[in-house]
Amino acid sequence: MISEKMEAALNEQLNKEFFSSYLYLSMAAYFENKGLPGMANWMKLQAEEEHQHGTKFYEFIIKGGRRIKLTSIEEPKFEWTSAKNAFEESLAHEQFITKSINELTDLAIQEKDHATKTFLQWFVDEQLEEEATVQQIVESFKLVSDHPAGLFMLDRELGQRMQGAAE
Ligand code: OFO
Repeated sequence: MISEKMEAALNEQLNKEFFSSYLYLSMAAYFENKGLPGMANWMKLQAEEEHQHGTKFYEFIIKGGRRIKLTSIEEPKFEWTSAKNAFEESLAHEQFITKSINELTDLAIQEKDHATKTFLQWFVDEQLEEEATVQQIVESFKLVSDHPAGLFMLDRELGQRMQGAAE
């Protein structure tokens, strides 16, 4: 059985995943308003993926014989200075989540909780992917600079993202 301490930490991570979903949905709405439907599509799918991450924690906590404690989800930001700025903040957010997953893994190791450690391994790998994907998008923004044609192309490219694909 998962310890009480681990239960609290997993519930906290569940909240962070749902906050991530909320944050990316807010970014999607920002892009819709800026006339960038491809980026909006990319962020909407990202928001759905984060919702699935939260649900994975939900299932695991239940399976571990513990209770779900849903807490308030912080209000996400509403405005960014540019599309590039939104993706830079997405990268910073993913780095924060990676740190959080690593700390959870440290706790599982400390508690000799092998089941939780194995469960978290999927998230360790996922964070590596997510950071790399967003980093690559941020690099593309640097190449495009502020050229409208480049931004248009990048928007079209990000609009190609399909459900379940990270790019
Ligand atoms: Fe859940 O991976 Fe992003 O935050």
